[in-house]
Amino acid sequence: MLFSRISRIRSTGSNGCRWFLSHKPHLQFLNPPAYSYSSTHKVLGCRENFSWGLPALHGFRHNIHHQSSSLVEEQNDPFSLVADELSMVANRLRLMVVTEVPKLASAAEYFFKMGVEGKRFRPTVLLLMATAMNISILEPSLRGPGDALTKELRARQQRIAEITEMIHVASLLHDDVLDDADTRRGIGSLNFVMGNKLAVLAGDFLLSRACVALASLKNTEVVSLLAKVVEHLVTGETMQMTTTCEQRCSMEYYMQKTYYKTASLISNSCKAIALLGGQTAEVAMLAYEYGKNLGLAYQLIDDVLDFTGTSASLGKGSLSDIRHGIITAPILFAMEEFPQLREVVDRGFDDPANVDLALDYLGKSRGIQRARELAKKHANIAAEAIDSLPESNDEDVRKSRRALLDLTERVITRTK
Ligand code: GRG
Repeated sequence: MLFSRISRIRSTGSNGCRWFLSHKPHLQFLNPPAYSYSSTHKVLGCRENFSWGLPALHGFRHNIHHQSSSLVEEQNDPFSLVADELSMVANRLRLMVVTEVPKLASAAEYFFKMGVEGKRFRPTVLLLMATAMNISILEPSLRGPGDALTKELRARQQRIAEITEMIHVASLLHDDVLDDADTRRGIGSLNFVMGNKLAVLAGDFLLSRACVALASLKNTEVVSLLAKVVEHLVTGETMQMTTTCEQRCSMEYYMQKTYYKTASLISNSCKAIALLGGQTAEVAMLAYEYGKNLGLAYQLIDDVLDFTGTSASLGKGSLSDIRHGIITAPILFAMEEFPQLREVVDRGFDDPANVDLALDYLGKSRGIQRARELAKKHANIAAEAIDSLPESNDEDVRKSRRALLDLTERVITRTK
C-alpha cells in the first residue's frame, strides 16, 4: 500500500513535475516545452486575524450545534493544535536573535515581536509533521527507552521550525530591500524604517544565527538540506530578476522559480523533521513531497490573490507582480488562450495602459481558474503524501495528519 502510493506520487510529484526532472534547467528554459497542465482564524497568542478558515464549514453549520461544533473545530484547527509550541518557538526565536549591539538587536528582532510574526505557516506545518511521523523510529544516536529521548527529539524538531522561520524572515528582509518595499506584515518594512544597509545586515545576522542553531543539531544531512534551501532562495530570486523575454513567458521557468523561492524551504524542512526522527528514506520523501506540493499550491494561490484580492473579481488585488513585470501562472495560462497577450507582456508594464490591457485578456480567459486548478492539483498531491504514510493508531498522530490534510484545503481556499 505504502509503496504503491509512493510510486503514484513519483509519477506526478517532485520528481513528477517535469520542471524538476531536468538536470539542465537552463537549456530547458531556453526551449520551453508546450505546457499542458491539462475562517477567519485567530491564531492563539497572535494578535492578527488570518482568513485561513474553511468557509463551507462555517456556512452550513447548524445553529443548534454552533457552540459544540466550533469547539471541536477549534480543537482540530491546525494552528490551535500546536498553539502552545508555536508560542515556545516564538519565545526562543526572540532569544536567539539577542545581541549586544542595540541597532542590530532591534533590526533582528523586528519581525519576531508579538503581533508581527506573520501567519506562522511554516512552523505550524513542521510541528504537525513532527507528530504526524511519530512512528517510533528514533535516530540511532537517540534510541533507547524513556520520555527524555522523546522530549529531546521534539526539542530538535522544534529547532528546525525555529531555523526555518529565521531563514524565512532573513529572505523577507533581503527581498524587501531588492523590491524597495515600504510595508511588510502590515507595518513599515525594515528597509523603510531603518534603511537598506541595516536591513541587509539584519538578514545576514539572522542567517548566521540560523547556521549556529543548525550546527548544534550535529546532523550533516540536515545541514546540507537547509544550506541547499538558502542556495535555492538566492537562485529563485536571481531567476526572477534576470529573466529573458522567453523565460518570462515559460511555465516551466515559472514553476522552477516558484519551487526555489517558496516550496524548497518548506519541503526540505519537512524532510529534515523526518530525518531527525530517524524515519526511512521513503517516509522522508513523503514529508518532502507534502511540503513541496503544499508550497507550490500556496504560491499559486498567492499569485491568483495578487490579481483578485479577497474578492473573486479581477483588479481587486494589489497587482504588485504585474506592475513589477513579474509574470505569474494566471497570465501564463491566459497567454495560451490569447497568444496576442505575448506582445503586451513583451512591451513590459511601465505603462499602466499595458497592465489594463493584460487584465482585459486575463478577464476573458480561464487564466485565474486554471491557476487555481493547478494549485488544487498540487494540494491533492500533498494530501496523497500524507495518506501514504505508514498507518498509525495513535490518536495524536492521526489528529496531526488530519490537520496537515486540512492545511491542503486551506491553502487553496484562503483569501489572504
Ligand atoms: C537571505 C536566505 C536569503 C535569501 C536572499 C531575497 C532572497 C534571496 C530570496 C527571496 C525569497 C522570498 C522572499 C520568497 C517569497 C516567499 C514567500 C511566499 C513569502 C511570503 O510568505 P508568507 O505568506 O509570509 O508565509 P508571512 O509574513 O506570513 O510569514
